Amino acid sequence: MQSSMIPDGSRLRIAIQKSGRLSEPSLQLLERCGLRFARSKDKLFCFGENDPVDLLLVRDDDIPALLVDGICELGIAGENIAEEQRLSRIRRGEPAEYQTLKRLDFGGCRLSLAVPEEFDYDGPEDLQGLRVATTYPGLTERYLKDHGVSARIVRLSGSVEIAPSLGTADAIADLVSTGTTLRANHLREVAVMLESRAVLLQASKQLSASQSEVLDRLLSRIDGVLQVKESKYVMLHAPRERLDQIREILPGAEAPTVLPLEGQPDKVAVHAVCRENVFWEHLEELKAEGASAVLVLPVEKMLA
Ligand code: PRT
Ligand code: ZN
Repeated sequence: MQSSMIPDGSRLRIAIQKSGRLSEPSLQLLERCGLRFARSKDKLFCFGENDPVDLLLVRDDDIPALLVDGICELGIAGENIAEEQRLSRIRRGEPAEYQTLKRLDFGGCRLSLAVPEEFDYDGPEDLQGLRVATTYPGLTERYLKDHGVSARIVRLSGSVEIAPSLGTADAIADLVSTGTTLRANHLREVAVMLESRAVLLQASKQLSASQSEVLDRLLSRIDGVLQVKESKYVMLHAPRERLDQIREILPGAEAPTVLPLEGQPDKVAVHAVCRENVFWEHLEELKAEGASAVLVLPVEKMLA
């Protein structure tokens, strides 16, 4: 083990996926928080150069264990992984000491039940006594149990979607995003068992005072990054007497700044941070209320 991987009580270690769907967005999020890493793609460890936050690049499935075993304080993984492993750990009587700190805005997918197109499916009870193939036995079993169904779970480690055509299962439970894979395999999505996103996970063990400080700072930057993505800075000129109507239209604006306009007593300048998407429709409504010189600018950083 490299010396830099030994916990030293002042730095935070975050486990992220090494290569896969969550790798780029996880790294991007942390970089947008101002973290910089000395990294080489093939290495397991990235040293935080300007903040005491280091990265471990691993398989997403290994992230819960790294948290439970105290190797990392934080991790970014899909809720599908976090929840499945929580269930299987509890089932085996092993500790599952990690929790979700924050839901993130990437890695969205759903864990769904799917059946062959010709399967006449009316509800989960139609799976009674049948075989359901999945790499998520814990979540699948829980869903079936919650619906009073007893089916046989066929545990697979991959290529779940071909199980029905191979004749090894009657239905599947698998991750879906666009649905293309299901369609290509003549399967039909019939129920969503879990809506999943990437989450920031934290190990339950106590942080040192300096680690807590680093974490608080990181969390407030993550909030800033997540908010900034939708936020826009809107500037416009408005007739003073239409101010209330204009405030109403600005999406997600808290208290806009209202400034006098030199030589135009019946007009004001309005500056507002809109925390929701600003669409063309909003601009047209603003114009209809007499707004002019409307500018919509991206927000680069925000600290609440
Ligand atoms: O090597 P490692 O174990 O780290 O990678 P992996 O192969 O297990 O994971 P990876 O990179 O495929 O996915 C990482 C995480 O991304 C998952 O745990 C989910 O949280 C999330 N995610 C989001 C997805 C999908 N969308 C997704 N569509 N994970 C997998 N899929 C697969 C799905 O299993 C199916 O085979 O994509 C196929 C379906 O896609 P559509 O678009 O055809 O519906
Ligand atoms: Zn994986």
